[in-house]
Amino acid sequence: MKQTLAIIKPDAVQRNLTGRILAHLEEAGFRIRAIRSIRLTDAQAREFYRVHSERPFYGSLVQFMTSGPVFPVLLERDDAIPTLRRTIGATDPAEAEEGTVRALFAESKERNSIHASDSPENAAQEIRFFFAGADELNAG
Ligand code: FUP
Repeated sequence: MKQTLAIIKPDAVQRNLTGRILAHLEEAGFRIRAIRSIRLTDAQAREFYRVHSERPFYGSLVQFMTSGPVFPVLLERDDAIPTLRRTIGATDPAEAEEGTVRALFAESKERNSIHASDSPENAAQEIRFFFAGADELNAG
């Protein structure tokens, strides 16, 4: 799998960290194949995080993810999915390895600056969710 999806989350966009985070991803060997800006609706955020719908943090997470614009990013490199997961670090920034995006920039477990797909199935689904029909997907 050469492609995966990241989302620069509202806390990072709001603090003007988008460029620094994208630079970090490029330095980790990722090519940015597509990017867009979107303010998620409540329905879109609920759908995106539906696997967590029974978890106690779901409502708060949906509220946070709709609180401002986000940047979904289609990324490409060898071993994209596990490499991006390592590059962003653990969900909780307090547990994230030094030098990872979340250790560097995240504020909390919820306001953790970046999302990354966690499996080939989810990557394919999440890429479709944000970039369905986009020409960038297969452009040389
Ligand atoms: P990750 O894959 O690292 O983003 O983390 P999870 O799939 O475990 O969690 C999904 C989202 O729920 C993350 F963006 C963070 C959020 N979350 C909370 O807000 N509180 C929690 O206690 C756990 C996760």
